[in-house]
Amino acid sequence: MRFSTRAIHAGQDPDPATGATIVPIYQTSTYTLEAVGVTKGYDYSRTVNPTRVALERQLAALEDARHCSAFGSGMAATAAVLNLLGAGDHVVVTDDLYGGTYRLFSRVLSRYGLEFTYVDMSDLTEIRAAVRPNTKLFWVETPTNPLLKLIDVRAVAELRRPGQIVAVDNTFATPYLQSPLALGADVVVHSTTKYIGGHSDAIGGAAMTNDDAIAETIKFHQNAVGGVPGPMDAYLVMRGAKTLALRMREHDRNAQAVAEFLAASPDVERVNYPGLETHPQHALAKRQMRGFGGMLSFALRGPAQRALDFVKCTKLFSLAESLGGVESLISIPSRMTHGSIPKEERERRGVTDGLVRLSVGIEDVEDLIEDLGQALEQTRELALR
Ligand code: P1T
Repeated sequence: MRFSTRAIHAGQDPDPATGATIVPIYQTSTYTLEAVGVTKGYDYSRTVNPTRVALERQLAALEDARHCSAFGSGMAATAAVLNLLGAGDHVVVTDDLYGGTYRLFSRVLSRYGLEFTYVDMSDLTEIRAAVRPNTKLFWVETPTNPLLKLIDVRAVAELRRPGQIVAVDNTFATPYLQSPLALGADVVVHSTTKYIGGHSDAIGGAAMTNDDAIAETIKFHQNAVGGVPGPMDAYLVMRGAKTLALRMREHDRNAQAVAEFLAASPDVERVNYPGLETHPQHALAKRQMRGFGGMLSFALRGPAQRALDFVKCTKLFSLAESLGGVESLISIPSRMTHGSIPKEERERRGVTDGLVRLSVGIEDVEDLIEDLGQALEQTRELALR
């Protein structure tokens, strides 16, 4: 089955109890047993719930994976993957990544004896130089948040030695545009809060793999720690995921047009979007992705204050954290999503106070461009001062 068909049919069998065509929201914490040890396959909803199982089958199919565990957030899914490691293990991590992932690694997991080295993973020599005898995991986010750098997943998988794991956070690209497992990764992680859910109405996460042993450990962690989504959120993500292909085609088209508009503007210093020929890794993006996605970031000409004013001037782009919904969002990563990275560290990586990030929605792109145009105009005076 092809992608759109899988998105609509995988895991979506009619309900065995009633024949309901759409998977019901099994809003129950527990299940009545026929006798001690005799169940219909369900005993307690932290362990297993039919709505969540349907979602997991659907999401596994989207990544062409044999296994999927769904979580209550992208961070819970990330934590579950890191649970594959133990004290004394070392992780090579992309230095441009979601601030919350950095916070989990640097302020939570490092207290448990895990070691992290942050490098620019768009440069393979930096990755090779960071590897230690105790390196167990390569943590890849591509395109990265918020600078939209690309990491060559196939190349990272090729330098992995036996016993090492390559995990890819595929949240920005989505399985519609990028298939990390096919490129050689061992595990894929998603914040399903974003494009997969697609409507900014649910928080969720997922981890997919074809490796039986990895899948078993993640499943164990899902039940033992309990970071599971409730049935209502599982349902919302599942409903959203059915239209992922349609939405991604529009996100991709709109973001390309917005990126070209910004790149042509004298008000804009630099645009980070893999779909632009000027992107330093445009060739890799074309090879590794089937489109360039709906996320971009850019630096305005003028002082950083111009960016702070700019995000107040847009009318269609809401000033908000998060991404991947049908509606357009705008943010200042350094002050919002990446605020937990120390300022010096952030600026060294290029996440300056003047950087603006867009999650380009699927509204009419002419309206989006007009909105950005009027915000550029309103803030132009400040740039000239
Ligand atoms: O918010 P949550 O569902 O827990 O997902 C965390 C997460 C994981 N990975 C990536 C690449 C992400 O971008 C995120 C969350 N990001 C935002 C909230 C944001 O605005 O960038």
